[in-house]
Amino acid sequence: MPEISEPKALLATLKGVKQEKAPVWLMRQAGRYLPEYRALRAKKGGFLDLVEDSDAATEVTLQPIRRFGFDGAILFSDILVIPRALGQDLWFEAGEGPRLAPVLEDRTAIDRLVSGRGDMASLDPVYATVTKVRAALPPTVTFLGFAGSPWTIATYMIAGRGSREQAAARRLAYADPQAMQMLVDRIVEATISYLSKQIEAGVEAVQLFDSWAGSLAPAEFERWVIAPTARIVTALRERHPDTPVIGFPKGAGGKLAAYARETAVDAIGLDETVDPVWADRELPPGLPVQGNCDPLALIAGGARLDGAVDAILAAFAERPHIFNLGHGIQQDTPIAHVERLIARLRERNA
Ligand code: 1CP
Repeated sequence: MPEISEPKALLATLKGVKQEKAPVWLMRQAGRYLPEYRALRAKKGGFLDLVEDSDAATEVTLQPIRRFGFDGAILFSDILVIPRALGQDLWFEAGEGPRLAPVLEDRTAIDRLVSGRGDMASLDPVYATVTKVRAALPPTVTFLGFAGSPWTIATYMIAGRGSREQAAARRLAYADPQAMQMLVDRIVEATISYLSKQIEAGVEAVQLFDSWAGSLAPAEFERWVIAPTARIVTALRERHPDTPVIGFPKGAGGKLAAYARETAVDAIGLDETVDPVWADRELPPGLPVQGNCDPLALIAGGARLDGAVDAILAAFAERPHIFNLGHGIQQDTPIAHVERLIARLRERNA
């Protein structure tokens, strides 16, 4: 059995084998809370310049591993490289965030995009980074690839930017579900190809970030979150049966159990609003979970952080569990608090 000899605690956990000490990585662990990231970023220019320079992206991926000894490394890239590969322009407005153009305001715009050729070759630097990182990682560290989920990607493609309630995408999905389906189908297809190539280049598990899964009504959630995710999971499992898929439907709340059953993801990421005791009771027995410390508890630090960590470990004492935050680590997180978190996990975990 490959699991028994698996030397990587995180990968073993994703394959359903509970570890004595929960492995840990943090979403957005490579980024602006690290002085070494800020230094490299200042030297290289824009964020996309970093992503496209595979030596720089490799270095950024490795920085948090060197500093903290996390059990997992996550590829340094962004979910929005897929809209760009599909033919939209992508740039980052200083101090504001990502922008995509042209926006997809109606069926005509979607038709034009899905019938275009796109620029899948723009993803090549990402695969080059994967190869370099894999060669440099210590043998105990699991390498995670990722993509955005079709719904979350569609919300950015339709609005051309991040939007609080994803209103433009939700409206379009009601007004013209066929056009929405065309767009989602195109994203599903590109995502399967993108994640397969990440796996072929060396990632050992992949995470689907569905940051805006929480904004959908139940029937819409079935159609735009669960169904496309299930298609990606099925296709990846056919091609790469040994590579686990983590689904992270942020904000899914009471729909988490249906998501877990119907998408057949190998593991599920929980955001910080989910009660871990409830999750342990409601989710399929034995399904590995990942999460779900509040990023703000990490900023606060101290005894409250210790208490939050202990409560999460206790709730998941009986199932495979990967410790993580409920969302990305924030920029103003003190390094010393991350060190305290790791120390607590190594000491308390049993
Ligand atoms: O240095 C900078 O100014 C850039 C900030 C930054 C970083 C560090 C962006 C812009 N993306 C990233 C990297 C990134 N993004 C990773 C790398 C690996 C790691 O985790 O360390 C990952 C996995 C992502 C994923 C991502 N990008 C998501 C899903 C997770 C989440 O946070 O919800 C989303 C929604 C994005 C879009 C995006 N990219 C960047 C920003 C600021 C945003 C959010 C835009 C918005 O909605 O306002």
